[in-house]
Amino acid sequence: MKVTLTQLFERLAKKREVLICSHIRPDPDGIGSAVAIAELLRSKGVKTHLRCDTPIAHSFRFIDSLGEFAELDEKRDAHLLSRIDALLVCDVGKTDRLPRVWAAVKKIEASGRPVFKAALDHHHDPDPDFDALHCDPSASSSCELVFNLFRAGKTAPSLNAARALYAGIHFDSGGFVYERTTPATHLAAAELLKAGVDPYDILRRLHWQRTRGEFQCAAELARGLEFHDAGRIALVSLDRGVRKKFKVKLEDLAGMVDLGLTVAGVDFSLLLYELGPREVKVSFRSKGLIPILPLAKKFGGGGHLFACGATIEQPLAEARKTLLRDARRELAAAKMKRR
Ligand SMILES: [Mn+2]
Repeated sequence: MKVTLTQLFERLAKKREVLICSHIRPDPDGIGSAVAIAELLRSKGVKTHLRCDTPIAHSFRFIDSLGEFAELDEKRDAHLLSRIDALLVCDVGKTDRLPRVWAAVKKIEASGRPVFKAALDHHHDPDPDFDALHCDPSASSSCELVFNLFRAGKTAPSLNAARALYAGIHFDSGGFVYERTTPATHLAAAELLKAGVDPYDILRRLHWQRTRGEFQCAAELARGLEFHDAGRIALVSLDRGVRKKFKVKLEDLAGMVDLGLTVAGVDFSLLLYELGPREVKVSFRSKGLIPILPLAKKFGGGGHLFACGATIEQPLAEARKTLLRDARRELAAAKMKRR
């Protein structure tokens, strides 16, 4: 059921113990919104637990400064799972983006104990599986939505929560420039600076602490960049060997797809990561002139208009071929529309 942001929060504030999570390989917006809303719920006397399907990338761990987030471990967390009466998923509205957490909650429900399931998100096309869903695709970030909750409740975020919110807004708005950045986004940032956030410190932590292995991986990626369709499509695929060679984890490659966008004339940048023999994760980015979401949707993916993802169940070479063919079609169709 769709609810307003305030309704979502009020319903959660009545719960006893809430499990809060984000999507797999959580990004700063997912981590930040979860950390900050957890603080807000605790201020109402609600007990909170933060868990995720996969570990947090090392560059993003600082956002969870209290070290609350852990990878869900169904055995170790059995006691916790036996107590929760609600689940809140942040920065995600598709249940297949939190397979383990979702399965754990479904198991509780199958045992006859209901769990109130809520989602706070800003991606397109959320699933209808939630008891309360607030999804606003016009919002810069989930963190901006959580900031609005603090403001509506006249609650000042702690410095920890303020940093988490700022990091999420900064990351998801591409440093306050992407298409959903509004005056309200900047005003939220201004309030967070007033609360003591040091923006340069956030930049250093978010973007300037790559390992040398990650940098080598980025260099390999740059070497492998191919240009198609008169230079309008930049594409690169990373097989499993490359990540192994440089000891880089998948969650630590966030943002590398942007490399292709830095080249003049490129409209779409596509990055394919081989996860398994028949499993390829694709990151889709557009320069903001032609939406790339329809392309991701063709592969069962989703996200935002100009930044999205999908998983293709094909061998890497085959996935690359299919993707390139459909990307060309998408660009041709966009060109037709513009005439
Ligand atoms: Mn987000």
